[in-house]
Amino acid sequence: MTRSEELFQQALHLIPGGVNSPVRAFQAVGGGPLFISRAEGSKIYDADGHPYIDYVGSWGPMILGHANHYVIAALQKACERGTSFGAPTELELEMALLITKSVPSIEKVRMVNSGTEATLSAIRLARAFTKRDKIIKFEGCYHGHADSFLIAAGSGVATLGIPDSPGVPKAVAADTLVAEYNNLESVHEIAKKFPGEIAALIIEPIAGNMGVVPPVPGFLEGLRELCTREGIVLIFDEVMTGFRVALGGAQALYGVHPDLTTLGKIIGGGMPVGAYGGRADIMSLIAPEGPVYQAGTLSGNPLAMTAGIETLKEIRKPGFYSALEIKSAQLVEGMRENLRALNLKFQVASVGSMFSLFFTEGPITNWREINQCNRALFSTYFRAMLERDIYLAPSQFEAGFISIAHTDEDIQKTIRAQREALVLATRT
Ligand code: KE4
Repeated sequence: MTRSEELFQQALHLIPGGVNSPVRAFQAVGGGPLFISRAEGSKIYDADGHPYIDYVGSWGPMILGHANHYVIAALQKACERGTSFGAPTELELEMALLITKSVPSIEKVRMVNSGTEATLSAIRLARAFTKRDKIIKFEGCYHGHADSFLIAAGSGVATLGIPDSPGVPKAVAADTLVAEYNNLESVHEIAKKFPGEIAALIIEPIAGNMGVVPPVPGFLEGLRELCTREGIVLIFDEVMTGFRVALGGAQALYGVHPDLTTLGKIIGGGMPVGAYGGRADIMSLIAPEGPVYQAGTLSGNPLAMTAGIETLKEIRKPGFYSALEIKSAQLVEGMRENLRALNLKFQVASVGSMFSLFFTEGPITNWREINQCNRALFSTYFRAMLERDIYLAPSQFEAGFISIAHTDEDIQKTIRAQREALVLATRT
């Protein structure tokens, strides 16, 4: 029995499903999860000390790779100054400056402790600003686990096949309207049905929680036009794409500016963090400036700010994204070459350093199509990759992430392993 198996057996008695977040449990791919003892650069090490090339990157934050020495050195110093004060610090101002400088649509920003806190706060704010109750989300998009979002959600909800989570009051669910990703007509229909009742439309501008699904040309622009015309607050949930696909996120890549943006993951450099921000006229409603209440004991925590600031400083250096793009293109091209060489019609989708291999030959533009993926094939492939020391997200409906710490050797090893894993998965 491996150390991970031993630990998992014990954890099952004390922690629901043995994990502190469902998608980590490997339930969709069988067997138990690896327990990780440490990580450095592109590698993670399981409880037996076995190394893996890591493409989960803690689900996105580790764009510099694990245990980046700038981040660790700064954190060590910050710890000696105390871990939390519950009072404003200069670090929070520095973080606010970095975010507003990098993402022009964000005029004011509030720090919170997770992506979920960011999105639920943004929705509350949009409802207060418009004095309306309904929101539009998209099938397959995941915005964290607040009640309003656990309807037709992606990520772990899709992975575990939980259509809509029990415990969400019917009245709350009734205010969440679901449209189809990349289908502008489906949004127009909802807007026509509920004129003057929709407070916000929240979307992952590049979906990452059904696997990577980019917006089709004109889709984001169409949403911007509709929201402006209908007085709906357009919220880009960039918890995953923020600082990942470009310094200014997906909104910079596609040139479409939302009214509010939610952030997380990378801005915390691996420490607990979230943020929401946008138009000053909307953000000024947030307490104590305005009446919309939102608070948090550890919001803007000095350790999370320190790790986030060091991470953002690194990625703001000239040439960072072009270097990351080169690595990403190498991996994605190698994966596509494998599919061609094996005459397989599966598809690799990618934007910047986010990628997914979809086990379907059909279109991959929305959840209904993605849901056609062959989950059994994915599981065999996942296991074969793990046996070759490549650690992928244990779900067909998650994105893979490349870091600046991934080396040519890592990428070549991954491409070789993938070819063997594809042969195994499709020949058995
Ligand atoms: P957190 O509350 O997990 O920090 O963020 C929620 C969230 C919000 N918006 C988007 C676009 C997100 O991707 C997430 C969280 N992503 C998942 C993985 N796809 C986190 C992993 C997990 O749930 O364990």
